[in-house]
Amino acid sequence: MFDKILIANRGEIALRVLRAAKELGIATVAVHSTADADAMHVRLADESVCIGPPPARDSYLNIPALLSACEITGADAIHPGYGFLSENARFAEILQDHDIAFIGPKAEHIRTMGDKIEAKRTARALGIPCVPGSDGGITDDDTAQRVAAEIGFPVIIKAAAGGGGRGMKVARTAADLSDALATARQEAKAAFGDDAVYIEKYLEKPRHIEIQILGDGFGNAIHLGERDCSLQRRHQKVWEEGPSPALNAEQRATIGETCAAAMRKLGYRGVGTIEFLYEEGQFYFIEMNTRIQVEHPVTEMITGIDLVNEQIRIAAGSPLTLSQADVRLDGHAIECRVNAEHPDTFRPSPGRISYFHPPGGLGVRVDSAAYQGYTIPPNYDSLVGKLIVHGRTRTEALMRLRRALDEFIVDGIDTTLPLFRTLVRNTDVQNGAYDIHWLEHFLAAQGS
Ligand code: MV4
Repeated sequence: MFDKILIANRGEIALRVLRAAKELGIATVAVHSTADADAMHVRLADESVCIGPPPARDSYLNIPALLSACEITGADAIHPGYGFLSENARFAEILQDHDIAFIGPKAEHIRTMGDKIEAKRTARALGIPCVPGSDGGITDDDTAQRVAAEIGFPVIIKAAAGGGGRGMKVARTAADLSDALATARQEAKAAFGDDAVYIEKYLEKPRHIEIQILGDGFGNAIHLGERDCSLQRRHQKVWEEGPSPALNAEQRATIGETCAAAMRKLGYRGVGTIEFLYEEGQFYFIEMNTRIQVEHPVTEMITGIDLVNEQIRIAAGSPLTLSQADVRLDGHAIECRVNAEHPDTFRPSPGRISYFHPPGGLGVRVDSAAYQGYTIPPNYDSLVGKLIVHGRTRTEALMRLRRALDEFIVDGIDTTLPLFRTLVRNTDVQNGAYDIHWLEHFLAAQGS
């Protein structure tokens, strides 16, 4: 097992990793930018190292500074959290060259899944159902037209280096396709320095459902059910829940086992999320995330499995101790991402939290690095904290969420808490009757 883990992240996920490390008896090193000297992860870690100025590229993304921090403190492993360097295959390789463990997947799997064309090719070869579309990259109009004619309009053009919704163009007719292709390639080149794009059938009203998997790199892998993350705004998840209101037990077991079998074949190591669009009873692979995700507590609440503890033990070379039969999905969990943003305009609202009172009680979890008197710096994401509730049924979880939201007080800054108080009382949300476009339509109808 590791002696000391350096946490290459900040905010609530840095605390989340600290907690898992402490419970394993492992010492912790926090790193921070000058903007984060007063941050909670710095206070709670055994040691801390300042690694640079506020811009992330000079601090949390600064690989030489992180290596120096390991050298100074004697850390033998790095947990990257999410974002920042978490899906940087080169970083994983550099750590390996320095005999520092990367708490994450094999570099080759990070690289494969980072290229969305390669990811899809790999998924298909592993027996995961994919959205119909081009087998590889598309560069010319004739090929684009041939593929589109085969799969039928509308189609969507996506950047190979994209993901998370960046660099997508929909073409509704053959007449739109040439422009869409040219624009998509230009935008991909400008945004990612890579103009590789691919084509898929455009699904009009899917849900976003993702399967949590766990593998040990020795050919053992299990699934931990799904999360429904359809409630998004501008490709930012707002509300995540599990199980999905749209699936029955048989559908869940089938797609879960397909994913677990694929990860066994791949020899995947660590936690991973296989993202699907789900429409009319069918699953269509879109991407795979090779990191711990923001919404992982939803899965922890319904399985009782500590995913970060599993990540650490697996990175240390331990084989999986859980079998599929050990994974019991119990009850229902909902997560709300509470952001420091105006609840109507979503304008970021950094600043000092003058009063902070998180909710509590049975089945309520708050993952947050905020505290009363803390000043949210303007340099990073606007997550103040995640409120996660668990209930024996979805109805119980919804009532508990309503109660917990009413207890939650964050003064001094704008937060999205009022939006959640509205959503939890909405009939469509209560019925689970939403797709990936529901929230944007709802917000437009509200006039924001
Ligand atoms: C799609 C799609 C419809 N059809 N692919 C957006 C994020 C990226 N991960 C994939 N995305 C989409 N891919 C096909 N073939 C619609 C979206 C999409 C979306 C997906 C998940 C959650 C919210 C979304 C909002 C708009 C578009």
